[in-house]
Amino acid sequence: MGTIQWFPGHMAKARNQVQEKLKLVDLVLEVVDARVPEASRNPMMNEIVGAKPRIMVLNKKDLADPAKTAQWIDYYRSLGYEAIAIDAQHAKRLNQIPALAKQLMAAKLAKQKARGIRNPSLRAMCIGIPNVGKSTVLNRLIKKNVAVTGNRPGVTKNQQWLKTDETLSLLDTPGILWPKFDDETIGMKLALTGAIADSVFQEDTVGLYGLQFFQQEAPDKLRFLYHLNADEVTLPAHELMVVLAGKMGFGDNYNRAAERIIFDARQGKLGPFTLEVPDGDAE
Ligand SMILES: Nc1nc2c(ncn2[C@@H]2O[C@H](COP(=O)(O)OP(=O)(O)O)[C@@H](O)[C@H]2O)c(=O)[nH]1
Ligand SMILES: [Mg+2]
Repeated sequence: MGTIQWFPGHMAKARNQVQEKLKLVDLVLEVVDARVPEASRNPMMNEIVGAKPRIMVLNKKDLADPAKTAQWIDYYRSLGYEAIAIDAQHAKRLNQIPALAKQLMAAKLAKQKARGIRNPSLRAMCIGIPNVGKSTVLNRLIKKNVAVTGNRPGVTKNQQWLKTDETLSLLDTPGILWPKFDDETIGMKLALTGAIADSVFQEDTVGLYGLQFFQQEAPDKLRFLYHLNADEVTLPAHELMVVLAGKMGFGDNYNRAAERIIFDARQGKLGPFTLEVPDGDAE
């Protein structure tokens, strides 16, 4: 998890690799974490993908707030992308992706048919930052592990294509890009959801960030899970953290309480949650 160190040289290399692969595909599946749809996007994604048709795949739907997921879907559609929320882990709604791809690429498919191609085809690749679930999506989408060989000269050499159905093939390896870890709030969101290595942030800071979020958004969940009364749950977050450390049996070990909150949030023990809503100027 999150072990890739992104130095400028690695970013340039990752970008080049993705851009090479992009030449081979008709459309892109941009995989993001539905709990942090913007924070889990690569900062240069739009520039890198360009005008290539795109399906925003909001993965880990099972962990996210359904109402906010619906807002994000509307938001991405308003920007001209297709968008779908899925739970790749439990193979929920994945079969809608090939259908959506065909819908999005209807004009291209029609053109192929008009040229007399009996079985028109589409090629796509998954792109996203680490840990959003790219590999899980890929593996769950594939019906046949058969390479649809790269018979175009040059570029397609060594690329494997995997069939999701008769029409849609996927590049065998996803494109991996870096997260926006230079922004502190974004870093916090990614740390709380487990998208970046715990070592990047102090767990007490991340835990406090999470605690504040749940105090605002889901105080009842906090009360229930940690047996808090109405007065305790409205304490300033750092004071509540001290109370929690005591209740959890960690004495005055604030860090262990913070760690536990992070763990519980990631496990979904505080309910499904989404840390951000579309604000209209995200792009
Ligand atoms: N709860 C949940 N977990 C998921 C889902 N998709 C992937 N995961 C988990 O997220 C982690 C990262 O997934 P992986 O496919 O390796 O991400 P990648 O780095 O983008 O290829 C793994 O532990 C997966 O089991 C999902 O839809 N729901
Ligand atoms: Mg992977």
